[in-house]
Amino acid sequence: MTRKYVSVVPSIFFAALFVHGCNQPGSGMDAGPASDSIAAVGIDVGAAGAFLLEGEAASGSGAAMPRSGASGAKTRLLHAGEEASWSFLAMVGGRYAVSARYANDGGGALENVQLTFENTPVGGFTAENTRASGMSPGEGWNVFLTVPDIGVVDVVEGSNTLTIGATGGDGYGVEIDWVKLSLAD
Ligand SMILES: [Ca+2]
Ligand SMILES: [Ca+2]
Repeated sequence: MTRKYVSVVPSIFFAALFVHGCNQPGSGMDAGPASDSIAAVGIDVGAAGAFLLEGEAASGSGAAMPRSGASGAKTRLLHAGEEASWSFLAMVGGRYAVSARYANDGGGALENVQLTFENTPVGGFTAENTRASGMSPGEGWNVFLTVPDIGVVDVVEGSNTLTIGATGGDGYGVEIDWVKLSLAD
């Protein structure tokens, strides 16, 4: 994955990030280089200035789906009416811009995706069809679009919770690869 972030803050700033729900067996926390093992539970500490919240690491509704083109090779499938959330700890507060990466196979009605931070709406987007012309049904689940600048959140020192949900659409849902919080300028 290409690093798009400039290291403008000390790495210690992000050293204590932690996602709840990483206690499942075999999560890899005890194997390999520290950065790899932490990334396996949903935090990319290599991208200074960002929290990478993998869809598959969220808690709540929806299933983890294997997708070779996804970050972490998995997504989280959310059907209309389903919500999933991430709770994470930050050592220091700050303002972060929110972006997301998703797939949505099929050209029917399009899902709307909404994000809330500590029960306050952040913003959302319409999940466009990612099945390109000529693809077979289903192939669009492995084609991803990134939505920048969904909104901003003020991360606080201590515990923070971000929630994502889907409404509407074609009945087949939308798959969330990740949501990223990038330190705002
Ligand atoms: Ca859909
Ligand atoms: Ca992912």
